Amino acid sequence: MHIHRYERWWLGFGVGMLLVFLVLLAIAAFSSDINPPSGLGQIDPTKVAQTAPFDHPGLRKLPNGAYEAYYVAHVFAFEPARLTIPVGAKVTFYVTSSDVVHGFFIPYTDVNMMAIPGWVNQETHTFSTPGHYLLICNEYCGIGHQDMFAKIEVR
Ligand SMILES: [Cu+2]
Repeated sequence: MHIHRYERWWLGFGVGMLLVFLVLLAIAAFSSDINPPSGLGQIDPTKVAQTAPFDHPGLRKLPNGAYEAYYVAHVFAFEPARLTIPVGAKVTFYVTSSDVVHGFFIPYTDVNMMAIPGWVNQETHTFSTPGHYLLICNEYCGIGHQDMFAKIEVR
């Protein structure tokens, strides 16, 4: 097969640029210690069910009146599946995954994060409007992804 000289140059330029960008990406990732968005560090994804506080997922009230909600995402559900939160509560959600990457999204709030195996992610939201909120997975995680949700009631 004959490839014209200019096409070879163009192909070489394209492949070369791809390699340059991959090398730059690797250098940036390793030298800057770039990790998934989380300030909370790591957890053994094979021992989520035995690691506190994810061994008892749910809502906890803090002495200052704020709340913490611990969630575990796994195919194809969230634990806890239902949560009741008082109106006006400031809730910090902590989420991790025990298997694959999942999404953690509560529509009409600013809670939208990834649940990554081995990492703990967090987001805080104040629920000032009572009602029923849906917590959905917005990262495709497998064949049952569309059924992956939990319910939050604010009252
Ligand atoms: Cu999913």
